[in-house]
Amino acid sequence: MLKKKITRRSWAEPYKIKVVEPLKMSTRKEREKYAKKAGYNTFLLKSDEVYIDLLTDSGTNAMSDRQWAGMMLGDEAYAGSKNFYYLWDNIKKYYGFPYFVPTHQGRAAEHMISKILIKPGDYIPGNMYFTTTKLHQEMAGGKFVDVIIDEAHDPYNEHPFKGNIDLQKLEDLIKKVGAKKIPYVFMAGPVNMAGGQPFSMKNVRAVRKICDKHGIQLWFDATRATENAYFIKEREKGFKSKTIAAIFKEMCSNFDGMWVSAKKDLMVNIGGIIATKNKRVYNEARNMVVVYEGLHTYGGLAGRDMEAMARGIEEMLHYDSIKARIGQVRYCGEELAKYGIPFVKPIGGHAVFLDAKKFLPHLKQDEFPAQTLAAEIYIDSGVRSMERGIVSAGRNKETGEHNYPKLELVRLTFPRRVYTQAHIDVTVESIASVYQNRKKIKGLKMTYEPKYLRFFQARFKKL
Ligand code: PLI
Repeated sequence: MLKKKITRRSWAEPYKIKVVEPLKMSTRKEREKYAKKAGYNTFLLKSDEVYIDLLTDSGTNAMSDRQWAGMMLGDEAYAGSKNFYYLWDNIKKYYGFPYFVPTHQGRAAEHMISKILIKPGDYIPGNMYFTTTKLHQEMAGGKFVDVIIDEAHDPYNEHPFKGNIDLQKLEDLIKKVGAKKIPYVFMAGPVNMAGGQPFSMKNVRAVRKICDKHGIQLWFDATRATENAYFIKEREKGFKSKTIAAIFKEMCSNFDGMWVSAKKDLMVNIGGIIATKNKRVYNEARNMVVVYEGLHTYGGLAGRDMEAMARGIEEMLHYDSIKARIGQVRYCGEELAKYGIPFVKPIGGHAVFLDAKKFLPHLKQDEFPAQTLAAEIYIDSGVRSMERGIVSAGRNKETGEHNYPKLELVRLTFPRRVYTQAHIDVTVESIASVYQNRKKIKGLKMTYEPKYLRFFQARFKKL
């Protein structure tokens, strides 16, 4: 007889640790000093002032032994590196796009695609904004229009595909401004700023149809597309028995092209991708990349980086790998829920997004509740998170006023293959402790505001 009844069978990450990077601990007093020095902006902390770093999953992943071994095979020829051709082959094989231009990271790809496709006065509909994507669209003279379903702006709506485009909103925009003023529609999957929420295959097929009807291109921000494929397998009728790789390729087949920040799905530290079926766009990007990034066979990357990317593509589509990644994020959310801590539902693919409006209801939005909460969590335990609210949303280009997003969130983002369940427990307990003392927390005042992407470098002081 067992002393205790078996009530669960646990899952574990499909890897073991071979190399470790020691973490530095600090005291609360030291962190108060570090936070003040950093202007209460977690982006301005030094990384050795941080204990558990949940700022981002971008470029912070642990590469596998196979990826590290591949780094030694870097072919650093200026032109025609063999690593480039291996990467290109994998982009054709797994994403399904015939043409490829490498870039050093995602925003470089966004910059070039925006420059190539957008004319001043154009409108670009998409499923919610992303900071760098929107900025590049605006800098090219375009205006981003949010056509995501309304459910995405409600943190507690449990819609399984909150990343879906509202087809009526899209049709209405086309009718209002005319198809000629819309160079492309874009979909990110999952949607970062909505809480890591996916779109469904049914939705992307429907968007494709509308685009075809009006002769508009459809582009994909495929930065975390493996997670989108996982959610489709889990939640959408007809996909349960399909492999992640098959769903992934089918998803991509709906698009004219994509840009990717390889620093996420591909489990590397640097890299970006433009890939497309459109030969004209390819030729322009292939030419433009030599101006901004480097020759079209390296695009700002070392050969070894491209080798790690190529190998990362092969690893990212394993079911067990993506299941464990999403499983960690889910574990964090489920543990937070036990303390009654408010966060965006359903739990997203790459992060748990705390609802700072509900966490700190006594703060007005222009006292920066999410910025405040991220700073308080850091001071409590050294866990670094990121503001995703009014600071990230920036100002209205025409009026100069703050944009006031409905979602005022703090993102706890999980780098791939980096932290253990114990790190998550420490994080959850710290947030619970901040929650317990939340009524005493005061807001912030912005003291320095940079012109572009202000959340990265803005400074604050305590009210
Ligand atoms: O950080 P980049 O330049 O490699 O990629 C820009 C970028 C594009 N699209 C999406 C959906 C992103 O999430 C993204 C970058 N995200 C960051 C840095 C993040 O922390 O979420």
